Amino acid sequence: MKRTHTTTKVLIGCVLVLVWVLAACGDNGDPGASDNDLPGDTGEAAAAETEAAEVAESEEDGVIEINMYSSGGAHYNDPLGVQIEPGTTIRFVNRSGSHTATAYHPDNRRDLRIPENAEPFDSGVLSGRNATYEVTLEVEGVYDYVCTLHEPQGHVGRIVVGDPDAAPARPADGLPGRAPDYLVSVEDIVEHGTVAYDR
Ligand SMILES: [Cu+2]
Repeated sequence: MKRTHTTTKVLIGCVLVLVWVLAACGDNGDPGASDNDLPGDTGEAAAAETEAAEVAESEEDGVIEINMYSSGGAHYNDPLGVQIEPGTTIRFVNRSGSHTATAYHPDNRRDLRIPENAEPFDSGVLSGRNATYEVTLEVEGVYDYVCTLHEPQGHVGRIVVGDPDAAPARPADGLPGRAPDYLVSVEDIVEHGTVAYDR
């Protein structure tokens, strides 16, 4: 029995160290995301510093981050819409809850809402805090994507790659529930470059 007890203690110790290491390494996003952290997080200031440093780094390497949240009963991306140059990498970051980033494409059991010759993407379910999924978009046009866990609640997003006229947005009225409400207009995205979540 004593041996088992010691093994358990060692195991718990290992898990704690692992959790600490993951917490230290896993933060790589938008400093605004810390607004959504629960108050009283230990080491919050240190984590914020690390996040700020890593945001600068991600801006340097040209990767665009889209954060995914569950908060106050809403499931959403921030930003809701971005315009990028062809060949840019998008990094989806799971900030809270569980989500997917899934291109509207028949391979993903959805109607086609990305350019016809573009590769479909699907992150699968991202559950861990700060879990990431990256995709590089090469083909110009409008890409709509969905979180397959929260489509009727409006968890969708839009990315314009280069010239939107190369593959224009498709009518959204056939999408379920509130999904059409959260596909921001191509005009807004092109005008502002980024459209934040603000509802
Ligand atoms: Cu979701």
